[in-house]
Amino acid sequence: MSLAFVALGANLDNPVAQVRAALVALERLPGSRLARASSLYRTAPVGIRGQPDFVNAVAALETALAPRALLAALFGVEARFGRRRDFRHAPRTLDLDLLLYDAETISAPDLEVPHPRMHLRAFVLAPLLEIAPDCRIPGRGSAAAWLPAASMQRIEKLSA
Ligand code: PH2
Ligand code: MG
Ligand code: MG
Repeated sequence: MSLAFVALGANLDNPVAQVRAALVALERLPGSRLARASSLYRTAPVGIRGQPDFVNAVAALETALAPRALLAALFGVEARFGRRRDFRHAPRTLDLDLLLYDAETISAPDLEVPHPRMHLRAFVLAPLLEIAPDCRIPGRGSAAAWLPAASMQRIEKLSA
């Protein structure tokens, strides 16, 4: 079994409900077990303007799926949640990003692991560190060391 971390994000159609339901969908992925899930966070949009706040979370999955099989399964869940890809960074009912897969580094047109921007994003780092405080990002070092640089990004933990 491998350990994968997945980022969840939504900013349309009751994002809290979308992220909660997505965690259930991750639990049901073939050959996988939801090992940990972070709290939900309300976060300001990063890199895009004029969009609603996001709800973000991070999940840890123990999985027998290889990285690309896992990626395909994540796309399948996004599609079931009504994700449309109108334009890059369009508002979304659900975005599932593969952040980390064991300590692997994958650089291919269809898949980059670690996620190339994860270390710059408070909406990824804070929930990730909540469930994996000692997490290391291959090529970037300790995840915790990156959080201060992202401290200007507004992020608020939602009560359960
Ligand atoms: N996802 C993006 C771009 N910007 N900002 C926040 N707060 N949360 C996200 O999930 C997010 C974003 C691209 O997928
Ligand atoms: Mg994303
Ligand atoms: Mg994505």
